Amino acid sequence: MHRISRDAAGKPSLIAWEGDGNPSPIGLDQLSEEVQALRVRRPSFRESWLREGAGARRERRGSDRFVEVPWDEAFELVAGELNRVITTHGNNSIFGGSYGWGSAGRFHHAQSQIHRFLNAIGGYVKGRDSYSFGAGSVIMPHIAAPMEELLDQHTDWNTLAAHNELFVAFGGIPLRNTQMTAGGPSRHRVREALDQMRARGVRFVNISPLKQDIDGAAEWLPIRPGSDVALILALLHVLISENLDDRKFLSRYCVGGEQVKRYVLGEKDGQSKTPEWASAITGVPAHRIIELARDMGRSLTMINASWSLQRQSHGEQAYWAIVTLASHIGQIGQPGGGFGIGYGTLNSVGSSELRLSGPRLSQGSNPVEQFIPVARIADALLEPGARFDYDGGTYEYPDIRLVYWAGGNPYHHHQDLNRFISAWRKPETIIVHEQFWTSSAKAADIVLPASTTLERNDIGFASREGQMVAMRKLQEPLADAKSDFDIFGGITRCMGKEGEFTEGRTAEEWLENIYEDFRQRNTTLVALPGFCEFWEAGRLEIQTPNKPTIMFERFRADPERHPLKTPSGRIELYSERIASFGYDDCPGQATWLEPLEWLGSQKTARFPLHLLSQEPSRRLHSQLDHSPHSRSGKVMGREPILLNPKDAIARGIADGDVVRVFNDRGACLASAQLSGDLLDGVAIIATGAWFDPTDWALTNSLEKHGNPNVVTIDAPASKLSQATVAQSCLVDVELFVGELPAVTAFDLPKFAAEDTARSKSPRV
Ligand SMILES: Nc1nc2c(c(=O)[nH]1)N[C@H]1C(S)=C(S)[C@@H](COP(=O)(O)OP(=O)(O)OC[C@H]3O[C@@H](n4cnc5c(=O)[nH]c(N)nc54)[C@H](O)[C@@H]3O)O[C@H]1N2
Ligand SMILES: Nc1nc2c(c(=O)[nH]1)N[C@H]1C(S)=C(S)[C@@H](COP(=O)(O)OP(=O)(O)OC[C@H]3O[C@@H](n4cnc5c(=O)[nH]c(N)nc54)[C@H](O)[C@@H]3O)O[C@H]1N2
Ligand SMILES: [Mo]
Repeated sequence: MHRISRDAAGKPSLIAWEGDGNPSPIGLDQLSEEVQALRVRRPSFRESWLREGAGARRERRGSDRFVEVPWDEAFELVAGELNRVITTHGNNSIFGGSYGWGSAGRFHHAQSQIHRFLNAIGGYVKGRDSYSFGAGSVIMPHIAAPMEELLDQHTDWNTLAAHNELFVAFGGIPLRNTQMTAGGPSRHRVREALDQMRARGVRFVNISPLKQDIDGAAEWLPIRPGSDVALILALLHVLISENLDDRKFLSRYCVGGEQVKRYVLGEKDGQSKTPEWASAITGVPAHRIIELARDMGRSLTMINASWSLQRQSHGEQAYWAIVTLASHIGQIGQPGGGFGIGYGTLNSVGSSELRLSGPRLSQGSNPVEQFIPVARIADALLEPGARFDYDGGTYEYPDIRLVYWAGGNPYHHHQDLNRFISAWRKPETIIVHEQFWTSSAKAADIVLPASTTLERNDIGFASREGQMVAMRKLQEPLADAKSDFDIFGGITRCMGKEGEFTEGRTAEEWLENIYEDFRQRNTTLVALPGFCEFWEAGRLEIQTPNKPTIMFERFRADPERHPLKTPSGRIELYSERIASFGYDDCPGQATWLEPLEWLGSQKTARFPLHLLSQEPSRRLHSQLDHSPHSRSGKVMGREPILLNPKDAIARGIADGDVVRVFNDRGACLASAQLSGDLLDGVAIIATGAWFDPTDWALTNSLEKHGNPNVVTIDAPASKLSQATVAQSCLVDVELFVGELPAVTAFDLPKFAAEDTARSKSPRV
């Protein structure tokens, strides 16, 4: 969280808030020239769309010129196009899933604004689940509890420091990721929490291809990506065969223990899941698997999995296996043990601050029932009418004619971007609200300029962060930028729906309204002052009752009175319901299923390196990639690719060389960075380098900046969740020879002179 400071001449700059002992530098250079230079300044229309009509020359998306148009005309054009599409094709031809993070601030939260707007005009096709934990959010309610409920009740760090002895972290606890919380973190607590645990003698084991996934002292067990389920099955094999499993816990709190045992011992498929079996799959030596299992069976053990473990082919199985393992150890519901599925993903996970549902703008209700699993956007656009499985049901993809996005960047977040370019050509019209000329903005038909958090008043709040902040506007919006609220207000006015959208309130009146609503909803939990007093104070501490949080504490104390919401009320190590779906890619219990791509697959003959694309340390996804802080992490302007020296030397690659990263789906350039702290055979490119194809007109051109999503697979984790599998990806890397193409990701698009465009335009 930042604060505004002014120099003697009154010039503002952003500094970290003093109350934070470990502040994040991301975001402090939002006022820099580099950032401001890429602002969208005026409503901008793709020239061919404006001159020739909706749907014209869609292959020019990304390279066409833009024409800037005054707001009154822009509102009319957008309203007219929405009316056309709704009248001709119905509201279920509008995709408003509009996935993404957007800025901090509860009122100007772009996702709430766009969904409220689309509901006000009759509804839209939504996207379900998330890229973050799509597989987890579909499987966890079947076996334990909904993902959000679990994340909210992670045993807090203080309790862990007091009780935990052994912390086994699959995917580590990377501090770089705990810079964030959706809504905005306040005090960055995780570094201190880990220090405190170490001071109390807690042992950390980092099971990950990357040593730095735990900063500071930890044992490192390098593992092949995507193979964790095999390792966990072998740990279970040791626990079961050495009688270290807690049978009482299994019979009182779980269903399916017998099925697990039969599978682990090889009675179901003839393959005993021994440490030797797992060692061949995972690369972890058998003796270390045996030692770890014994340590886990004899210590107060917390088992944690990062979200990356399920952002994979068959990602559901990893989470099911984690819960199965923790159930066999039998410490779920106790203060020092159990499982976590998110320590080290966000600052808020493991917080002991109060859980409160924050101020929010109602989104209204959506009369359109059709949805898509969020990561299936390209399938939906490419194959309207095709049927898909999802969580036990069968559904049909809608026929999308118009895509509306605010607060997300699909050319950042989606997989197999070359395929996505083809999908993006299907809709007749694409409307984007953006602050910056990102790749998604450049590839839209209509780009409406959004103001930034520094240009509007808002309320900063995130559950379990212990604070509420009056985010006071620093300056007027740049050029013609407007808040998403004012943009939607203008469009609804032209459509005769303004009342439905604004309910007659201004943005400032809404702030007070959502604050007072929040205050009243939570009076029993916390005493808060009236809105004016809050706004005057600038920052409220939301007092913590200092009560430890222990996941599943009540369930453990009395499972009959406090059953889980699963069909049996218990932890389901075997799920009759999932088994009844009959999915070959998601059977009824945690099962080792080979990922589509991994180091054990035959495809390694052509593409021998496993590429991981983790969260970036210097930005939030693609946000502020153009900032000096993010750019200083690049090498010669390109995103680094981390390689083990063995893999680099074998390919004649030295530190700092520009390399071509490729597979059958595409290729990108990146700068080699060598590190022995990465398992050989694995490569890493952080996500978020702005997509920068050599030629937008092609669907296989070289990406110049280091965006890993040109090579990732766009396939579902399984029929159960249809979630993204960004982490299951094989590539090869070679030294780039030839003339290096310049990075153009941070160039503005081309603009047509306004008069020429308009004089020829039949529409204006
Ligand atoms: N290969 C690979 N791909 C991944 C992942 C991975 O691990 N590997 N991770 C996935 C995950 S977990 C996620 S969550 C996604 C993230 O994907 P996104 O959430 O789409 O990424 P962001 O870069 O945060 O995009 C937010 C956009 O909103 C804009 N914005 C910010 N504030 C406002 C506002 O107030 N109004 C408007 N109109 N716009 C605003 C920003 O400028 C930015 O372009 O990426 C996914 N993609
Ligand atoms: N600074 C910063 N922080 C962020 C974000 C950001 O953009 N920037 N994004 C936020 C968001 S939206 C999300 S969803 C979370 C994501 O949180 P996560 O999904 O947990 O984060 P990742 O960085 O993708 O993965 C963590 C680590 O898992 C390891 N790993 C990858 N695959 C495997 C595997 O198969 N097995 C094992 N054992 N380890 C593996 C990688 O080495 C990686 O460093 O992060 C949040 N935090
Ligand atoms: Mo995410």
